[in-house]
Amino acid sequence: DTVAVIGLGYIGLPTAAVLAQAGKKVIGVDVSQRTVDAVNAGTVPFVEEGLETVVAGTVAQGKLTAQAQTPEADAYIVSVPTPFLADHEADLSYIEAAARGIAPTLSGGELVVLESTAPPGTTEHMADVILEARPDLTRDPGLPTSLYFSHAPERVLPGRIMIEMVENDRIIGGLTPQAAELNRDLYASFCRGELLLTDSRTAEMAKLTENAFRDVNIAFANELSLITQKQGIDVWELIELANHHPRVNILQPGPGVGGHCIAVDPWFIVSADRENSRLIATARAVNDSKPEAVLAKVLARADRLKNPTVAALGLAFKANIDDLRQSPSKNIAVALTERLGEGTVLVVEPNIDALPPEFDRHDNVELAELDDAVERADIVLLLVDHDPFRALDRDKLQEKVVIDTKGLWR
Ligand code: SAJ
Repeated sequence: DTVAVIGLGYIGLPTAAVLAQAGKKVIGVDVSQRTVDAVNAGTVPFVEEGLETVVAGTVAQGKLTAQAQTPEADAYIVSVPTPFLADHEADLSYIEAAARGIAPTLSGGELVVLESTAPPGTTEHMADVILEARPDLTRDPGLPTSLYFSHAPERVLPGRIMIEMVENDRIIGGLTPQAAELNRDLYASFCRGELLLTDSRTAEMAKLTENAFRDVNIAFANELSLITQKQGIDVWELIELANHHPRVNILQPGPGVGGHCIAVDPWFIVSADRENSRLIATARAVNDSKPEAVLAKVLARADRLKNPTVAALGLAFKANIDDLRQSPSKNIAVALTERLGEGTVLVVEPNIDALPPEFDRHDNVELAELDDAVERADIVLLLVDHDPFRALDRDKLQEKVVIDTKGLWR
């Protein structure tokens, strides 16, 4: 049983690792030679708790290898990015490229699973791309020339991927019922959760729905944080109290919503049916407005100081990871360096070694250690609830202007 996993990112690599751990022969495929080399050396090019142990182990056993070319395999798992374009339409070019890479290796009987999150109809589109290149094969089941297409959206939470990959229930949407069954049999090798079979369109929409649900609920919390600011009410106390109601469960406000999922996926619903997605679109707008609100607050305080030094704590899109993709905290820190005028920004991000390129144009910013930054700062701006920030000795904040966007030091 050979499985090719196309795309060795935050989802593809853990998926390849757990499949190899379950005894499959897994070939990971990635366009980045750096990633291919890292995996073949048994290492992981990003931070994810527990992943490196499994990668190192399965590579050492010869169960997991990586390469740039798509190999022949019995099953293919496509796990490549689906960013959105300027108009919030999904960019399917990575999925299409993966499909074109798979097409020439097929001989009939293979399963092709799309894991990437994508708008309704994308699994069908992936099948079309492959079958256009291979008119000798068919999506109709039961023939020697049959291909089986399915969507198995991932639902793992960064930071807990190795646990959730195995434990979470999984939606499996086949283009045909036979495809869903083949997909189920493959995923049953590593997934202890329930495997829920449906059609591919419903599976695609289910994944988007889960993330839109979370986005809408975070937007509610963020909207409350803006309302309470004007009322002189502590939003975290408010939410804690309201959540004692047996049927109320409000999420937490913060500096905005980031990452490559919750800040992206709802747009795929909106772009599929703009007219009927009013609440989902508004939630996106509320969450996207939060960084500017935080920035305005910091700049208002900085205005009253001469050459202010601001310690910006955290760049990642959430706690205890090194992922800066679509991070509101990073965007706030970059905008701050641009708009602070004579001041200095001390960025503290324990999970990285160098500032990302967005800061390159500025000379009023440096990557600093936590204690040093807090000591030198006039304003301490907490942007991410990383553990080391939680553990900070509060006495060190006594003389400072503190802007705590996560309610960490309440
Ligand atoms: N956030 C808040 N307040 C909250 C919770 C989160 O402001 O109460 C912010 C976070 O700081 C972060 C963003 O929202 O910026 C997203 O973080 P997250 O932890 O909610 O979710 P992700 O993006 O790490 O992972 C989500 C998960 N989806 C759901 O919980 C419905 C995960 O299960 C999915 O697999 C993942 O998206 C994905 O890949 O789609």
